Amino acid sequence: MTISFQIHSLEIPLVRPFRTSFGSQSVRDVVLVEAVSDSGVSGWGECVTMAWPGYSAEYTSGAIDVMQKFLIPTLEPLLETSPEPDAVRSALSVMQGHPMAKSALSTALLDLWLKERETSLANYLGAVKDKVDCGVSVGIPSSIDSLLEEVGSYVDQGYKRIKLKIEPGWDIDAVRQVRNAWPEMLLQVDANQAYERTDGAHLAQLDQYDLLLIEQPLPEDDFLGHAMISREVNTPICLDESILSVASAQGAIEFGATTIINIKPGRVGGYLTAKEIHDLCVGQGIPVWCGGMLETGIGRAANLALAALPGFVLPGDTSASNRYYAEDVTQPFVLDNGQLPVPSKPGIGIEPIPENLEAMRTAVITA
Ligand code: NPQ
Ligand code: MG
Repeated sequence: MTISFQIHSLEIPLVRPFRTSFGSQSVRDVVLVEAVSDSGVSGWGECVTMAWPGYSAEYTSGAIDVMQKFLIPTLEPLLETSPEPDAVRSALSVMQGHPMAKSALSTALLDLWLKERETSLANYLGAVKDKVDCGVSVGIPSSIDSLLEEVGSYVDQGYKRIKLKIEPGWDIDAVRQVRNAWPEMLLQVDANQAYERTDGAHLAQLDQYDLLLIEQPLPEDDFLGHAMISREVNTPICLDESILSVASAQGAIEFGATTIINIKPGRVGGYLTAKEIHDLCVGQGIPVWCGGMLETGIGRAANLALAALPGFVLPGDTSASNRYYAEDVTQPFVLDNGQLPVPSKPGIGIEPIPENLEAMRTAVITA
């Protein structure tokens, strides 16, 4: 076998705790997958799981386990040479679920494959921009005053769109106050599945604040519920957690459950499927934007390549490194006029800084 894997576990403190409807984090546990060829070239992919299954069923130690026990052994016959991206995806498809673990492995192999071809991920995917507009996601704070202060600092930094995390008890008033302070700002909200089918009339109170969208109000599997809410609320509904594949995207659109889609490569098993969902949405007139999972520079770099495709017409959660981390594992991504540059070097176009990787690492496994 000529390609082997190193699974690096890191812990990086967040600049401020990030609270959502499913819990709070003050440290990001990060898994970076390194695909090492015997010619000494490495490809990198980030696994975007959280420590516990709050956002989706996947979680970090489970992802490492499934990679080691099942996904890497499944790929082994392909690893004599750098495998074609589509062969990697179809080999992994014999195992159900675990899209974040699959995405990390397949992105590491894709990075390696693209480096051998001296092609950037952006170029490979069909990017049409060299900079992308960036938004920022604002956690649920302890008070309205700290919300306004945090939003104000992002506005001052130049972010082009603000997303507020909401939950029952922290929604209408928070949005009203932010909207009053910034009447023109592009503004949207994300509930991370915290509401119920009967909350349509309540959520319709958000209609008066001119939001771009309401993201994932109901549980992941509830397409009918989202279609019902869509009929009661004028603000567009945008699905995140529910979109796991091209088929689920197509179903959600056909059922009237969503009119805008948040694309996250980790949630759909990798960049090939992310691009296919983008292509489907472009064909159906559905706007898309690139979500975020508190990625380090490794995941962020690849997301910027995706966000440069033509259907990404809304600013994404592709924030600068300093939104989350005082120090990133890579050279930091720095906001410039509300935009980040799309990496142009071969592959994902960035690598960990060795000293940072070592300082942040809590464990490394050879698999
Ligand atoms: C979302 N992300 O769009 C998510 C969910 C999310 C940027 O709002 C640790 C790791 C904490 C991943 C909290 C944003 C997280 C996380 C929220 C992802 O739904
Ligand atoms: Mg979301």
